[in-house]
Amino acid sequence: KKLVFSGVQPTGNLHLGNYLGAIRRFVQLQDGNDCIYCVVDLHALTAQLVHDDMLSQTRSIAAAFIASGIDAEKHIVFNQSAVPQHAELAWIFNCVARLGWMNRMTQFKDKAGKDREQASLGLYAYPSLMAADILVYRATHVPVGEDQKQHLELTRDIAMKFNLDYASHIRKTNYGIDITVGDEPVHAYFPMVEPLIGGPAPRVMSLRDGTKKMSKSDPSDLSRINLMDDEDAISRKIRKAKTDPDGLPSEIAGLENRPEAENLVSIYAALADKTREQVLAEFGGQQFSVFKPALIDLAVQVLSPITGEMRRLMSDTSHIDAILRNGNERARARADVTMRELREIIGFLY
Ligand code: AQP
Repeated sequence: KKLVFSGVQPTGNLHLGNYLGAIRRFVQLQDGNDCIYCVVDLHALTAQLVHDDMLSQTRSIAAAFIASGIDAEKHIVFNQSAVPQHAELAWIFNCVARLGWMNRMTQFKDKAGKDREQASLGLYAYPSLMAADILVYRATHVPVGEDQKQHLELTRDIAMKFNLDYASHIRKTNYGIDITVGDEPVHAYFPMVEPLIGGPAPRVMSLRDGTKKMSKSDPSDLSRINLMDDEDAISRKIRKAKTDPDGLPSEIAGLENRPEAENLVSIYAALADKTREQVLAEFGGQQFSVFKPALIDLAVQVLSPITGEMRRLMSDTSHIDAILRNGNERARARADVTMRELREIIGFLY
């Protein structure tokens, strides 16, 4: 049984990239595992301090989780700021992480832009809070899109350094676990998390530019399919999606250097639960004038029940609020166990 953790920021409309890279995989992982899914509202402050719609965005992400099929009774759905242990552990991890590690984070470089002096300290420390989100539950598996891979490597570095630096303290308690790192057995407190990055679309690209990731912050709404888009919007955006003049190849090699074509094929494969090879076996040799309508039908078929359910859930927020309240209590109880153990390991008087 895996202990699965992941989170989504309440910053703008969820899009197909968030769905295929993350939420859909959250749903698939529920069977047989213990899953904790979080609306990471503290992270939302890192790039922009004031959000007029933080409350509604938080509810909307939770609604997207539920509408996509996450069972909030069997698993935990909650929002990060309601569990203060995340921020508490993040402080400890700020003291574990090294500046040299943080300086390598490409997401910080991308999001800080040219005027780095004006970026918040929170944006810089983002990966340390993310490590805390995961490790405050001692989670072992984290489903994310490919853009988060580097942050998960940092999470492993932080866990490893803590385990080694506090090894003698951990041994004096009963809280340690035996793990293997490479082939080496290590008596540790934190597990080494495994990123779960996969499927045919781990990185969904913009519909306007196949070399850029589909993103909430892209100024062009035509660049992404939002989870709340209706049939007309989905159809318009896919019809207008950038393509090249050639038809679809029959083999994967034929997608090389054709980022837009590759992106649409990957999206189709992910939505249809097929491999890209299977999609090309079906559509190879066809023009986009044939492929795009098929993609529109498929996207509408998969997304419209989720959109409908999200709208229904958002029309009366009491249900979502009750789910979050319940999730927050359960998450707090679990995070509290970790923090009590850690205080003992570190030697904090409590
Ligand atoms: N384009 C994408 N393809 C696949 N997975 C993606 N994810 C995001 N974009 C893609 C995955 O969605 C999860 C939640 O992301 P997030 O809300 O925490 O933050 P983000 O990665 O910053 O999302 P955006 O849309 O890209 O926002 P901005 O525009 O602010 O940068 C994560 O698992 C992420 O990997």
